[in-house]
Amino acid sequence: MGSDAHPVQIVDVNKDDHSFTLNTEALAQILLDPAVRDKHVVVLSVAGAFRKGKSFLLDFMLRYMHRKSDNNWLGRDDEELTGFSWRGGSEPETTGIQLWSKVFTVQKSDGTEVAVVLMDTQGAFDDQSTVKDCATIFALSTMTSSVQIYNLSQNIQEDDLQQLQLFTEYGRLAMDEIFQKPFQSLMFLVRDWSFPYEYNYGFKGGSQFLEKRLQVKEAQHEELQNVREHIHSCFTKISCFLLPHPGLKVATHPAFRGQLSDVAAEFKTELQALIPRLLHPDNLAEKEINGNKVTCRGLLEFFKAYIKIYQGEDLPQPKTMLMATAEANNLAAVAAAKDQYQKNMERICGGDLPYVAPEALEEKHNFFHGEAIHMFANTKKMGGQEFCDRYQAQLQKELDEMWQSLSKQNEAKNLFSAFRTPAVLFVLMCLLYIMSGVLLFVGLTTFALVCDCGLGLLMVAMLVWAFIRYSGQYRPVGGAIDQAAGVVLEQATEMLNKSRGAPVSIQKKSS
Ligand SMILES: Nc1nc2c(ncn2[C@@H]2O[C@H](COP(=O)(O)OP(=O)(O)OP(=O)(O)O)[C@@H](O)[C@H]2O)c(=O)[nH]1
Ligand SMILES: [Mg+2]
Repeated sequence: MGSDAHPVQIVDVNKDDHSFTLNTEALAQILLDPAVRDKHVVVLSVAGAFRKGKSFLLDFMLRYMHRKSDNNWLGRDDEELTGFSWRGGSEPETTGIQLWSKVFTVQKSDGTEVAVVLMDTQGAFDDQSTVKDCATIFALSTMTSSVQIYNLSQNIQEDDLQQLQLFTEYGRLAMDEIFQKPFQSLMFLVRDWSFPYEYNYGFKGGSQFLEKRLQVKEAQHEELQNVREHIHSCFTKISCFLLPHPGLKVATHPAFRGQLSDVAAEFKTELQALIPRLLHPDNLAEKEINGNKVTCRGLLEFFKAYIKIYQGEDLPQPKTMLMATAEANNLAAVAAAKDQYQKNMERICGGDLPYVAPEALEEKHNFFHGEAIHMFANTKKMGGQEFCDRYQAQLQKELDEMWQSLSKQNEAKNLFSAFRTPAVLFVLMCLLYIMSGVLLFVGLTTFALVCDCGLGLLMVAMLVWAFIRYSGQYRPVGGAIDQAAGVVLEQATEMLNKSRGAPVSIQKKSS
């Protein structure tokens, strides 16, 4: 095709670690060509499931771009179809994202010249790509193209719309500013359309068919409405083309090389309707980002920025429908079990209920903890045992944290613990007062004075403590006083126990 023009791999997908790399040099070589770099760019991309004739179609677009002036642009009957690499068979062919090395310049009717870039993409849903790979390819091509052709086979199915919703949402997520319509033009291209008696081939039948498919109706289930509203909200222009089957030779013959003699006449007729209209200068919409037209040079920068986002860790991972559903099921079951535990415990030790003996509370906790785990285990969930076990472990952890906080809350309700600090300070003050009296009585005035000073300090501490408790300010100082009182109490209990000969019991420090 053309002289030495060829497809250029600009985005590579690593099959092992499923990472993406941008071939910046190759992309720069295409987009920074002095003949086009400052022209507004039109990017036409074809995306969709693997093995559905995307590259094959692009090669006819290439033919048209090269031979527009020729009435017989479709080619000779025996001519091989070349360009983006395409082939028969069941194994995927195109990988990553490819651009045609030659950027075409086209003059619009108002005299402006635009640069036209053709983009081929890796087919989605092959056996080597994860959902994230497919979503990334689709999102990247949608974000960088001004016309995205969504290549479908035979019909527009609900799952096609759902995939489109997932992929475009993944694209929208990566864009900085979300404008009302983040993407430009979307064209549903339905291949092998077999019902021309219902909707005619071509754009007209396509738009009637699409209108019916994308209709949002009151009576529709919310799920169906959401998908449709999402798609409408993503693209400024949506169209559809119904293309007939190209004939059995094209679809099944291993030696078929694209000769038009083997292509069904209907298919050729419709290609002649589709391609010149799609590539008509006045239909070529320039790529716009944030409302501004982008030049080839600008597109290079957007490619670099977008790929960086997909290489980073910030975006959530798109998952298979089963994984996403299983995750939602399990999270809901964890939440329900936690809720039940919380409600049960609140009936025992809720905020406005009085202090409960720790042993009795722990017994209740053990019982309700068991109940919550039981409830989680008995809820029907998707994902398999191993998957659910991970969520059960998460539930255990979260219940333990709730228990810690509930038992602390209960502890705080203990009247003694609330008045522990002033009680300790008061007892110490009494002791110092008596000691000071005794010391004064026996004539040890200096020591009595030291006791008085200590007494004064304790009084200040008590006042400060009371002020902090009342005002809620300077809490670290209050904490320090509480801690000191705790230490004194601990030492005293220890000494008391020692003198009684009982085993040492460590008093819990209040935090
Ligand atoms: N049924 C049918 N087959 C087609 C059509 N167009 C092309 N083909 C055949 O489909 C096969 C795959 O064509 P490709 O262009 O390589 O398909 P692709 O979608 O680019 O495939 P990947 O790059 O693997 O995603 C070839 O054998 C084509 O002859 C079509 O409209 N209908
Ligand atoms: Mg291909």
